Amino acid sequence: MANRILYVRLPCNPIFPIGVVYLADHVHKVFPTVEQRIFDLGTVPPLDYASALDACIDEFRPTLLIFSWRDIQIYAPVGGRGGNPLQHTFEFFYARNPLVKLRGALGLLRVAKGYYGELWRNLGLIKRGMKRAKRYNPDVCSVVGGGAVSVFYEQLGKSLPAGTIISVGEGEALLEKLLQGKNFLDERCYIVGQTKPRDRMIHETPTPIEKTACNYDYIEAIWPEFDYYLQAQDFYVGVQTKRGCPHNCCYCIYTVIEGKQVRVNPADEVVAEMRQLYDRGVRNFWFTDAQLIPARKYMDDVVELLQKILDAGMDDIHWAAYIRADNLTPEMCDLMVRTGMNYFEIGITSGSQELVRKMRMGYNLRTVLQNCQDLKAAGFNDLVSVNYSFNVIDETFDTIRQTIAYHRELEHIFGADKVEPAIFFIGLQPHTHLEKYAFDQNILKPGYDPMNITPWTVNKLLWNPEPLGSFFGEVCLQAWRQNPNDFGREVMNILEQRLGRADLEEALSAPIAEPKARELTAVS
Ligand code: B12
Ligand code: SF4
Repeated sequence: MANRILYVRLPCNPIFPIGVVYLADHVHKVFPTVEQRIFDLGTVPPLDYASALDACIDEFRPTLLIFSWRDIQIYAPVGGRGGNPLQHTFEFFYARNPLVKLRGALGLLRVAKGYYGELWRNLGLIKRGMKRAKRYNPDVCSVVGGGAVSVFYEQLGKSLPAGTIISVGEGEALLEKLLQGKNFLDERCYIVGQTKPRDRMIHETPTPIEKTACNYDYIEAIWPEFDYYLQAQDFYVGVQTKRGCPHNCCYCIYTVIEGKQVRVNPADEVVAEMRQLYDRGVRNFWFTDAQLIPARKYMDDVVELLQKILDAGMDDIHWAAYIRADNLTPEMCDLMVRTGMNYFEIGITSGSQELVRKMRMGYNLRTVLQNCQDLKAAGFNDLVSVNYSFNVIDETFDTIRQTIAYHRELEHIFGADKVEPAIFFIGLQPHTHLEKYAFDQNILKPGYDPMNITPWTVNKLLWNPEPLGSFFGEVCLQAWRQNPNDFGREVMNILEQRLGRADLEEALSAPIAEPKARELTAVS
């Protein structure tokens, strides 16, 4: 049995490495004698990655290497690591001015360099770590997992050394079986060069585990750099309160990675975990659930959790989360405000009920508005980020006008300065309904490489199809020209100037199914 486990969190923006923390905690609870160490490259300057990894391996001499890889995709509406990838892409594809087009091309080159550079660097670090660890233990075994691996597990197998175990989704059960010397291949994983990922493996139900409060005394003891995340006062430390999302939104892979079965962690355990962080000075928490309140039946669990946070005396904290805002009651809103919620993201995607239904998102925009009013009435006076992804399916000028009407209503409720429109274009991900739709519409061919970011692939993966693609391209370019620091609001203003605004009532009512809607519904 492996008895010295090194967790290497691959380089990442400083986001608390909650994944490896939970894995190490779980392994410790099941195998208290196993020696473990957490090494987080997120806290190391880039020039030192290789030498710091070498030094850690030389000192710890692991028999099992766990590599955790958080993110690969870089498309975001904000400045990314190689500048603003969305802006460069749009300049390249949609700018009329040749100089702007050229600037876009150069920007894209920089983005591609950054993207492939990070990819190869991380693959190189994994190989380097394995080679180094073999000096001390020739039988050392390596497992690679984490958010990025869950999305791109099929592609990554082509670049990792034979014998590497590639894992999808949560890793607790796999590690448990591996350490017990049991057959682990029934978990969502495969071994490079030996087994192939099963067809639709990511859709298999994760093995449920009972989650108890993470033991931070232990984590502190095996993670010398833990303090790094405690020093910044405004840092949000991750706490997971449940796993799984029962919904079916057409572009989303969370519901597949975590599974549709929602598994709620006992409120007492979540509070006990937060309390340990609180006692170490943490005041900002991010509930890392795919959705904090995934459906009506989980409302009571959230009320219980928030009440217990208050009962525990943690009355000076702040917290943030992804919240669908369709399952709130005035009582819950009151608790949310009293427990310190100071930021939330609602991914409504569109302000048109008709499109929300076509994208299979399963909520009622009227209810969302009502719940937002309740939140405001309860005293919520902080920032809401509203994620809009234009042009996903069947967008028209009418549905854009409806989205504007809806957005203005949210501004009316919370105050225009409090509602931040985050304008995304969906980055098409494998194993989603939207991918299947793209196959059916001959936009993509099965076997395409979702990790390829050559312009002709990006053009399809960064979902902005014609006939409205060029229109949105032009609007976004105008927004970056006019007001790059307030891009989202500028896009909304330009759209309203050009197209006008629908009646709110029109946005909130959806006519009954049309043929196009059925095309996507038939995809599952
Ligand atoms: C919450 C969240 C956020 C929050 C994080 C808040 C915080 N302070 O923690 C916010 C909103 C800030 C955020 C931002 C981003 N996110 Co995010 N986020 C998530 C989400 C929903 C949950 C992540 C999480 O913490 N889960 C809870 C922990 C416990 O799980 P975990 O870390 O995944 O670890 C488990 C497993 O992965 C596994 N595991 C982990 N490592 C290993 C290693 C081995 C060997 C094994 C066996 C298992 C294993 O076991 C762990 C325990 O069960 C996921 C989607 C999802 N449902 O997973 C996306 C996700 C991680 N994000 C993603 C991305 C891309 C981003 C952004 C880069 C988006 C952007 N373009 O701006 C940004 C920026 C992040 C950065 N590095 O700068 C992607 C990453 C994959 C990819 N596409 O490249 C994901 C997977 C979403 C997606 N489908 O695309 N995110
Ligand atoms: S509700 Fe959110 S997490 Fe769940 S499937 Fe939809 S987009 Fe994904």
